[in-house]
Amino acid sequence: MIEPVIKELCEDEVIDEAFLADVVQGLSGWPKTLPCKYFYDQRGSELFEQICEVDEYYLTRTEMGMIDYVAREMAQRLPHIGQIVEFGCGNCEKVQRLLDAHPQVDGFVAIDVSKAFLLESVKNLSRRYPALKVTPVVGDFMEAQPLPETTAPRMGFFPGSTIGNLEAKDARRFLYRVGRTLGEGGYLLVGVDTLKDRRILLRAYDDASGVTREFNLNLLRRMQQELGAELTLQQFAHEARFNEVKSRIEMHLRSLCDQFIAVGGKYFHLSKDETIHTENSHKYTVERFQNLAASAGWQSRRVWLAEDDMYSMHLLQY
Ligand code: AVJ
Repeated sequence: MIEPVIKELCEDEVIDEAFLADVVQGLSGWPKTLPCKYFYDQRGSELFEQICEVDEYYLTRTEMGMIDYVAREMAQRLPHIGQIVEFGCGNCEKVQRLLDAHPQVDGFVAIDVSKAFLLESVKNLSRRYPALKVTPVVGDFMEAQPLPETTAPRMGFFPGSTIGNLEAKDARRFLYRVGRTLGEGGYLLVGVDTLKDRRILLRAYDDASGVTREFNLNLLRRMQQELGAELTLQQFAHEARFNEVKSRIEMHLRSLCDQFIAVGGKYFHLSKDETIHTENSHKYTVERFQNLAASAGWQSRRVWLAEDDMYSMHLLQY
């Protein structure tokens, strides 16, 4: 009886070296940064689901409100899609809307960094679509992932404005690579948050109920739990900023006092009010996104805009 318990304990103590290396690198630089992909452990993925429910965070709600329409229109124009590949699929809720409109699709490749969360999502999906060949891929969608063979055209799906997390050069690199992966003639449906009144943007990333704050601080909690980092959560504040020049919302963790974080055998000094930059969410006008896509070899086939131009969905072809 004791064996599995010991095994579990040991497994827990194995440090994720990649996470540690990224944290050390991010805290060694100036300004200090941490990669946003580490938000999404089990707790972080759940917190993100909660963010999607708060009033101020209009992105998910708006995209969900338009996706059935988009899916139906795409099914009319592209009845021959055979495989859907989703980059960062989370709970796989959105792709169901596409699958319902495209019953001919027989393969779905689900890529996500959060292993347990991904496997659970994929299990639920398979139960709902028993004939669908579902392939879960645990990994970073920024890295090339081999895809199962198919003869019908593929469609990439990148909803949620996740592309906004990437700086322009990384977004271009990502789009280019997706084009190569999906192949000539392949399609990509991307959800992109639009540039709008900064007060609306700022509120979406600093909600009154404090869920986004928890989500941001979860990164520090993960460092404590998984890397044995020594830090005091109460000495950090959540901050959302709008960077006008780069057309993006930035999330930061502001140090409330002069302090050190100890992690990986090193000490990192933070002055009072110094911040750790944890996330970028770029906001695009339709034209600026089309230009970005074109620079990576994609042609714009169709753009859908939500009411008041609150959100956009772009259909691209490689
Ligand atoms: C899921 C990455 C698109 O940037 O809007 C939500 C994540 N961060 N609130 C975004 C997020 C803060 C979200 N993405």
